[in-house]
Amino acid sequence: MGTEVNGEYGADQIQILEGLEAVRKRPGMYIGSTSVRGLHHLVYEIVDNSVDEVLAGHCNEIQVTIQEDNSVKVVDNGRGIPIGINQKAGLPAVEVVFTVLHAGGKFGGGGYKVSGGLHGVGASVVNALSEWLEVIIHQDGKMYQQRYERGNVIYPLREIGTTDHTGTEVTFLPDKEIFEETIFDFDTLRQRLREMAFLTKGVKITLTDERLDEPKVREFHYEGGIKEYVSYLNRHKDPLYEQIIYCEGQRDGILVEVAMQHNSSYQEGTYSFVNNITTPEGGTHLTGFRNALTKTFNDYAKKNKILKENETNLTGDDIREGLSAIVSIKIGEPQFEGQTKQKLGNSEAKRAVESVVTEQLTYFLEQNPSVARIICDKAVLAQRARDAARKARDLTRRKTALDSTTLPGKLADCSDKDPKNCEIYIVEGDSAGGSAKTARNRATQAILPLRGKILNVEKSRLDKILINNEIKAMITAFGTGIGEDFNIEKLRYDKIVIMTDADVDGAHIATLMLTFLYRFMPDLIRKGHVYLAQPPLFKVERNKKVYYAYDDLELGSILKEIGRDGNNKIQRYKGLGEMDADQLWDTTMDPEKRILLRVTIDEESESEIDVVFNTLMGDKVEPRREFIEENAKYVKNLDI
Ligand code: TTJ
Repeated sequence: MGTEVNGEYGADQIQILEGLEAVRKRPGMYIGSTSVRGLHHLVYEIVDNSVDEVLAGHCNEIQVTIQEDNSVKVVDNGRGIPIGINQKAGLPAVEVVFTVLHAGGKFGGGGYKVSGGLHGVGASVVNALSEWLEVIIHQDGKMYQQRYERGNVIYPLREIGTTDHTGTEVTFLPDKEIFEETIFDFDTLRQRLREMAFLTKGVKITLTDERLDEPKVREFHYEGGIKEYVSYLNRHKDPLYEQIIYCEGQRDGILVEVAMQHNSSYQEGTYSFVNNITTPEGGTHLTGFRNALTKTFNDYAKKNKILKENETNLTGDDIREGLSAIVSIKIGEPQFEGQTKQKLGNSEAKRAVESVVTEQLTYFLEQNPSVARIICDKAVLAQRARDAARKARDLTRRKTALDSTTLPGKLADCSDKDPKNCEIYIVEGDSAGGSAKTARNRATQAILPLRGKILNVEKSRLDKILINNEIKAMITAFGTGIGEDFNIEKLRYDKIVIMTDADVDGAHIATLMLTFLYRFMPDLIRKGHVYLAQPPLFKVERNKKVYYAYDDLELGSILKEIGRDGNNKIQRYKGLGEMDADQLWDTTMDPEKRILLRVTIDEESESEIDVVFNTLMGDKVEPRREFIEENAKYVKNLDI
């Protein structure tokens, strides 16, 4: 393949085009997938280049526009991609950027490139996967333009006019031959661009959606950078002190930035980034942060007699109870490890973060003794609660070690012993639990009825949580253990199905359960074992035939089909309890007919999920209601 425009584009060019052909053959290797996620990575890939220019100190504004035809335009006010001839390729540098694989940012300049994680594959990959891509460069008073189609040069770089500023403008249309989905989602882009703005202080990023009659515009601009990110994470919580603790420094060429603030909750929310890319599995930078935190607070507590010399040290967990933190580093050559290549491996990153945080946090605590005191007091309380929890846990451990059949009394277990075939329904209320026990397939379906609302784990310490009967019942029924003891191999059921009434109370109970699972057994959700049952809202009877509707819309279409007259008997279910066993089986439990929603966590935006759960579980009533109404967004349809 390849489109030769004129004689100047010879053998070199063909080789280049073959390079991009490899991208089109195996797009997943370069952008992870050709799903909607891969589609959005194209935008991040391009924006990363502008962020590099911000980090180099030559750019402070990036505009991203979703245009009417679903193409995306990214404009920055940087120096503009160089247009001079690149010696090695014999082509203008800009053409190399867009047509040579992995050429992104390799020409001089120095500084930190944010490229490096899952994306960071370069602008040429975006070009290869676009139906068309156009670049316009403003430089030295002139404008230059080039166009490509599916990676092929359509015309050589040409001068198209004059200009009074500098910058780069790239517009591309994702290729429908490559992507399963080519419609951009505003909220997905909004979330990631906001994160980029938090991580790159001072830059102004705007996102515009021109597909609507009235264009939608969002602007992200945080002079405080990750300090404002931490305020944002704590926005629905009660901070324990006003200041955001902030450390910034450079060691061995690694830029380190950390911001943190404690809140009155018991959960830790620390999010780490390498070159602006989230590292959900952490790595050396996170380890360095934790080491520094533990050491600095213990030193301070001992020195100031908050802990006596003979008392046991505070653990990292004690100190991080209720902590919201962002750890962000910029490193020249990040090494990613682990199965998903998401865990930072560079040992120098650990030293860099540890050193910067120890030094600056020690200074901060000395300058702010009242803040130091608040944090130490909270950690000491956490230590005591943890001791109590350990005792409670030791008790449950001993019990299970002695007697492996101590399953909860309320559990109606299934008879099949192969977990792969088994599922457990967690049912709200004893009466619905009774119907479910009658309705179920005894071989493969277990039923665990829970009484009333389960404990809100966001508002309780571990010692309280572990003595709660409903929670104990779930833990023993699942078999996996929790927290550091968690072992998915021991899971006794392939599917954990939460079945609650289809009303606001039911949604609240379901979220309490999801919160518990998310905090103590997140891998159950990550590995796709957690589901929400979907009981119907209406029953329609006509001439002895029965129809079920799961929402108002469906009710409407059923009535339209069978006719709207006096022969219809419509019942609105107020709760699971109103259904008899047969109805419950038919509508909600029969694997052949039921609808289950699988609960998922988007790893790329776990900091958002955290906020969502906290919003719901916290004390502020308004955001909670919003969450329940939007709840459906966090679960995906699963046709079973
Ligand atoms: C590199 O070093 C010399 C001066 O110019 C630097 C540069 O390339 N800056 C730059 C690239 N600013 N913006 C870009 C860029 C912007 C977009 C939207 C897309 C791409 C591929 C690059």
